[in-house]
Amino acid sequence: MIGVFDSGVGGLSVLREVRMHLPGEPLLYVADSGHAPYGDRSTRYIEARATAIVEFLVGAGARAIVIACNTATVVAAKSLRSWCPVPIIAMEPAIKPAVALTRSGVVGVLATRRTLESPSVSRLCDLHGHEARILLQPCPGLVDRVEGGDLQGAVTRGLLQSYLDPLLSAGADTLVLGCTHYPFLAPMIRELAGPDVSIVDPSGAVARELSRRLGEAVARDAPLADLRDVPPAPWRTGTERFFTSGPLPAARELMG
Ligand code: DGN
Repeated sequence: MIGVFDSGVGGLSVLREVRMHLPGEPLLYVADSGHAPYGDRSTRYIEARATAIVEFLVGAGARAIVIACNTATVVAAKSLRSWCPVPIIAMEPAIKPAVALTRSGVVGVLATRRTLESPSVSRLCDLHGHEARILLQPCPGLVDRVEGGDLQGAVTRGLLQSYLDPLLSAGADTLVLGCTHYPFLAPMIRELAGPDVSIVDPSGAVARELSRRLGEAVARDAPLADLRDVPPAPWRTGTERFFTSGPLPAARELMG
C-alpha cells in the first residue's frame, strides 16, 4: 500500500497520477483538511501534523509515502526522512522543466508563500535563473477556494486573474503549478492565460519517481526467491481509501 497525504484535497491531483503509474496498488489518502491551509501555520505545527500522518500511514502498512503537498515538503520532508522506515517521495516545483520549455524566456511559478520563500525554491532559482527569468507568484486564498470546492466561481476567477495578470504582462509563457491544489484550477488557468501558455504540473514526475523507488526497493530488499503469496486483505485489491481530519460531508463531495 502507498500512503499519500496533503493538507487537504489538493494531493488528489497527485493520487490521480500515482494511480495511473501503479494501477494495481492499494492507495491510502489522508486529507488534513481540518488543519488546512498549512501556509498559515508555524513550522512546528506543520512538522507535527506531517509526523502524525506519516506515523498513521506507516502503522497502516504503507511501503512508501508521497508527500503530495509542496508546503509540507519544504517544511517537513527532511525531518520525516530522518526517521521514517519507508521511502518518502516529495514534491518539487517543476522549475527545471519549465525553464527548458519557455520560448519567451519568462516562467511564472504559482505556489503558496511558504513554498516560494523556502530554501529549495531559492536553490532552484539560483540554478536556473540564468536560463530564464523566473517570477515567483504567491497565491493566498486559492487553496481555500479549492478546499471549498469552488473551481469555477467568480471569486476564484477574480483571485486567479489577479495572480496571473502580473505574470502574463511580464511575458510569461510557461506557468508552474507549485501547489497540488492548483491542478484542479488548470481549466480556469488555461481559459484566463490562453492557449499559447504552457502549464507545468510536477505530479506525473513525482509518480514516476515513486515507481522508480519502489522498483529499487524490490530489487534491493526482496529477491524473487523470497517472495511469498500474501493472503488477500482489503489493501490488496487496487482499492483507494480516504481519511480526512475535516468535515465528512465536504470530504465525501470532493473525494467521492
Ligand atoms: N496542496 C498544498 C501545497 O501543495 O502546498 C497546499 C498547502 C497549504 O495548505 N497551504
